[in-house]
Amino acid sequence: MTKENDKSNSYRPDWHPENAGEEFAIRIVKGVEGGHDGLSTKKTSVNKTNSLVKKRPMLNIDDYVKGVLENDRTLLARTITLIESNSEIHNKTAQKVLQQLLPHAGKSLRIGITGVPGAGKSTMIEALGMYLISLGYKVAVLAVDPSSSVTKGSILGDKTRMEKLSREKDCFIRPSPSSGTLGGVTRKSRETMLVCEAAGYDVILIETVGVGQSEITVRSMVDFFLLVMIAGAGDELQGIKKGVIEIADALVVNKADGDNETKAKISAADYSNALHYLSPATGGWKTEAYTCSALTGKGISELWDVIKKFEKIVMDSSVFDKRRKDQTIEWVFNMIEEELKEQFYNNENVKSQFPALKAKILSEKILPTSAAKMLLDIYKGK
Ligand SMILES: Nc1nc2c(ncn2[C@@H]2O[C@H](COP(=O)(O)OP(=O)(O)O)[C@@H](O)[C@H]2O)c(=O)[nH]1
Ligand SMILES: [Mg+2]
Repeated sequence: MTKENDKSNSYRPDWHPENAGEEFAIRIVKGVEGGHDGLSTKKTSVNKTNSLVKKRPMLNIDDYVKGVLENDRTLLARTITLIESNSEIHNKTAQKVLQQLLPHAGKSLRIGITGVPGAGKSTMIEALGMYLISLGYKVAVLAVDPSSSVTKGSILGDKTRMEKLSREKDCFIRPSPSSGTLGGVTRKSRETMLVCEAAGYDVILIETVGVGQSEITVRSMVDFFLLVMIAGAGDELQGIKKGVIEIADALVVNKADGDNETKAKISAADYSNALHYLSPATGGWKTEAYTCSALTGKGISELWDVIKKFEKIVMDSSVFDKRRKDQTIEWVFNMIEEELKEQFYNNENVKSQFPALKAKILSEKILPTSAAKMLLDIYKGK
């Protein structure tokens, strides 16, 4: 262990190889204490003496693959950490592991859940997850939340909101990767989902904050997309744009309990009316608005019935199959775009010449269009 490595202790995953540089550690999601990541409730972060590092041997590809296929939760968590790593060497290992796991993936029902912070997504996942486990399903919960390093709120929310669920042996919860990660959100989230499928989880619930780009990313990963709303707040207040409603397969007005129940029902009816004017997100399916209370559980089993009905309809038609195939192709292009972007912005020549060009653009000495072309030429080595 060098001094340099010690500096990044708090961000260093517990399985890092000896002699790994600092760049390896700081781009990894920081461990969440208390069993939130599907591990036991014992502390998982690395302590100052690095004693955990010594205890944990390096794993080879077969260890990861076998561990995931046997649904060994510790190894599942470590495989996901491997995937989330941005280090070149771990990427290579991760790809090899994935290659062996992919044939075992694809059999789950993938459900995306979006809505503004505070709408009750995590509480709903707790309620729905517990219900699904009672029906005999195995449930994995993932989060795609590129804004988490700014707000922190949703991760903390997940931790307390999903307390019962996180104790269930048939549930695996993985919080969102660090947004310090340069790009790669799409790739990592999808790969994490596939690994969970290979581990035998039947239903994957993916929580994302309904602001920005993340809901588009999640829509492109899931079979069913649920928008969680609350009554009383105007659409603008909820940050709900028409576009989000258009990509949802169901709207659910949450917190339909106590004094709020009537208001929620009226709100759901209003949304259902408005939905008549929009074309549905999924061919052959009618998007509607429902109510539920994630807190009392009322409406949760009905919500699941809606999802099962959807599943049957899209499976019987070619829609399910076609969407998954389209998503695979989209995934490939997303990966290419992310890789190209990363290469461009990390290009040494681009990085060194960008400040001067930027100054010229701002002082109007050069046109933005010319600057873009020049930067691309610099990147291409022209
Ligand atoms: N009354 C009521 N409160 C709820 C309900 N669902 C969630 N909440 C509360 O709303 C707050 C935000 O919930 P959370 O699940 O963290 O929202 P998220 O940010 O969308 O994940 C918490 O205080 C919850 O207890 C519900 O159905 N009824
Ligand atoms: Mg949440």
